[in-house]
Amino acid sequence: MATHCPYCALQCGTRLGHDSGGTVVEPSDFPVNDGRLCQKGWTAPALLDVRDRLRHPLVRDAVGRLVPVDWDTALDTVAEKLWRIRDEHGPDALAVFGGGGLTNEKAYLLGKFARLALKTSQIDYNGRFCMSSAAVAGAVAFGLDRGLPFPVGDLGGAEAILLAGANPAETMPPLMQHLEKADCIVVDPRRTKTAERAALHLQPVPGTDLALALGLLHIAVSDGWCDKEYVQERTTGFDAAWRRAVTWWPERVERVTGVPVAEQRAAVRMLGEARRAYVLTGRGAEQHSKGADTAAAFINLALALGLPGVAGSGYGCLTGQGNGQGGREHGQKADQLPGYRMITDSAARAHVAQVWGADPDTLPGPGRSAYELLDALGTDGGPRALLVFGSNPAVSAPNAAHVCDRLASLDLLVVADFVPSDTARMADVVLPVAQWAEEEGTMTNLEGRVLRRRRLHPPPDGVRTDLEVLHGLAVRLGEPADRYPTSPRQVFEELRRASRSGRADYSGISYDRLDAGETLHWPCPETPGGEPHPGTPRLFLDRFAHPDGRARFAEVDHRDPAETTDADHPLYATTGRVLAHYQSGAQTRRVTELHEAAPEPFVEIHPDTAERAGLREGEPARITSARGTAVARVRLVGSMRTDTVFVPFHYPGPGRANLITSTALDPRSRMPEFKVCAVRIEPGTDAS
Ligand SMILES: Nc1nc2c(c(=O)[nH]1)N[C@H]1C(S)=C(S)[C@@H](COP(=O)(O)OP(=O)(O)OC[C@H]3O[C@@H](n4cnc5c(=O)[nH]c(N)nc54)[C@H](O)[C@@H]3O)O[C@H]1N2
Ligand SMILES: Nc1nc2c(c(=O)[nH]1)N[C@H]1C(S)=C(S)[C@@H](COP(=O)(O)OP(=O)(O)OC[C@H]3O[C@@H](n4cnc5c(=O)[nH]c(N)nc54)[C@H](O)[C@@H]3O)O[C@H]1N2
Ligand code: SF4
Ligand SMILES: [Mo]
Repeated sequence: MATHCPYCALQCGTRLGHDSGGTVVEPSDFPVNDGRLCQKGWTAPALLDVRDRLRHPLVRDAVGRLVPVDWDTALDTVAEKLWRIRDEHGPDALAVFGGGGLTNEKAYLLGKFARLALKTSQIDYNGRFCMSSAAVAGAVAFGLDRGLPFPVGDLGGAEAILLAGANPAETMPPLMQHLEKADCIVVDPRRTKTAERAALHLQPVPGTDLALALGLLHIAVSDGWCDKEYVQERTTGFDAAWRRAVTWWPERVERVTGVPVAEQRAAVRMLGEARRAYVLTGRGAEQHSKGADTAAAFINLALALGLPGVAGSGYGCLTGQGNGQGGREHGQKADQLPGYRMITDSAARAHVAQVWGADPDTLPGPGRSAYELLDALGTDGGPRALLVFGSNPAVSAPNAAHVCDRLASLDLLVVADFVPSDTARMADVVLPVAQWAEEEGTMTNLEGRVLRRRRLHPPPDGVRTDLEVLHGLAVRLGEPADRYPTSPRQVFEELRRASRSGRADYSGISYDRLDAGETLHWPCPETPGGEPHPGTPRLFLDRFAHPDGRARFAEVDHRDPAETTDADHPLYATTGRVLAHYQSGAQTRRVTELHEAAPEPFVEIHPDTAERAGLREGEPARITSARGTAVARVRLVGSMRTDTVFVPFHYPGPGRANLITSTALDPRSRMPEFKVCAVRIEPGTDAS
């Protein structure tokens, strides 16, 4: 049976089946992965029957234990508490936290459930922690945000590719086959597997990409690589952007970033000389308190080189989660309604209210962003109940110890999951749900391509789907049953209508077309009476999505990270991923082969830095920031910068990287600064 991997945004094509040993997977020839999978994809069937799979709803009893109950009891308990809290504190005392791994149908119904059944403005999701900075920059520059505005396969024709803060050799291994022919320039403070394979590795101080991108633009213009005709015909705002970049001459950039002038020049020359080139950003450049400006600065560079909206060249952001793209289009974001519409736009409200059969005036306005929402839980005026679908913020949110305190202060925490995640274990009610190969749905991958997720077998007894859970809660909250269909196909039909004429227009896409094997990238509007729309694999070839058809240069300037090093905290810590684990690790830490590949938290550190701190290979270290201390085993890495340590964020408990991360937010995207904070490091195992 043809479906897709449950994990990342590449959404590798797979075929699932049964043999005597259980569920088996093999890669399909889907163009993104073309016969390959990474270790997580190969081992994904093990997820379906992990040892501690949730099989019954759980409710916390009088002495604080989570005990199994039947579904009616669980849903009645939740609904009664929601009624009570809303009566006492108003609808905004109820909050929802969604996820970029949810199918389009779930993300859509979750947003509708929050606005209509709970009547709350307080909904946001983990995608805020993921590609929100690039989304803001892309929307401002191009008038539309789709991570890759071209199919992944196009990268295969490039001569040069700049990867700023992305490590696809570990985070999307099958993508690497599309990068083989190009000269890659990797910007990463670490010498990653991706950097090892690159033609050029720029190794900046964490948090200085904005200066670097301004400097690369400076060189592109002063060394004559700027495509003046393109800038003239297809863009506006160059002069204002240049006013900033002109002050970032290469020597100044070297002083701030540590990247030698010769390497800066070499990078621009490689991009400039290439007939087809791409600039791509990942979380390393984006997860900063200036992430949106940084992404905008890389877009400026791409525009000056004349790349976006040109066949065979372009700018893109490598979206992360399985449905990171679709998850940001259908209304689980605090400021958003389906079809990538703004919740503050009265025409958008009228359209969506009409599809929902509701009065537009009753739809709430924008709510708090993900971290602000978590930070407000249980405070005066903040939410008192939280429903979590598809995220594990006890591990993955910044300043995690504080977030856990906030979660613990709630009157009601409800978590829907298929494993007892770290957040689920804190909950008052745990709702066991079906997972990828047990249900139908659609996902939208990093290239804006809408895909069918298919059901191989039914979920175990006692388990319901997320759509059934939302239905069950909504009717208990007094909503009409038919407003919350439990059939994914039916939800998708409604989603199509809600998205019609929006930026992310899915109205021409149907399960039937997808099941017939059609390749459909949004926008794909309905064409009543005419030939079906073929979808839009490549955006912006004729014009950008702004009314004047032109892309916008952004006027951005460099600034320091929210936190710089000092005598107490003399090193920078950055965080990220390893191949074997996915995100908070709730899923992959339960798969034996993946657990064995990367069993415990570690910190990468340069041998000289380690020696100065009295640390030896394999020994435990305490990494302390102004927020707290994480404990991880020392791994000496000779290619690290001596001023930087790296901690993966996949582990729970005292090894949580997010015990140290900063809560500084980007003012536009509200993205937390996951990628840089100031720390000291010393031997020891005490996490307090
Ligand atoms: N194995 C695995 N794969 C995954 C995931 C996973 O958890 N595990 N998650 C998926 C998701 S949701 C996402 S968002 C993607 C993320 O994919 P990536 O963006 O590739 O992942 P990260 O490891 O977070 O960050 C990339 C690199 O940024 C570097 N970096 C750190 N600080 C800076 C900085 O200041 N500047 C620059 N230029 N680089 C910096 C890190 O050293 C790291 O190598 O991966 C997806 N794929
Ligand atoms: N320090 C640091 N922190 C980071 C990052 C970083 O680079 N550094 N990266 C950030 C990024 S990019 C991301 S995307 C976040 C991700 O972090 P999280 O949001 O914690 O992501 P996951 O670990 O994938 O958690 C998903 C949870 O939902 C469950 N789940 C999966 N599918 C479904 C479903 O269909 N329905 C339901 N109900 N549950 C489901 C899984 O079992 C799991 O428990 O972490 C962010 N945190
Ligand atoms: S690269 Fe991503 S989608 Fe492909 S197999 Fe690995 S985790 Fe799955
Ligand atoms: Mo992500």
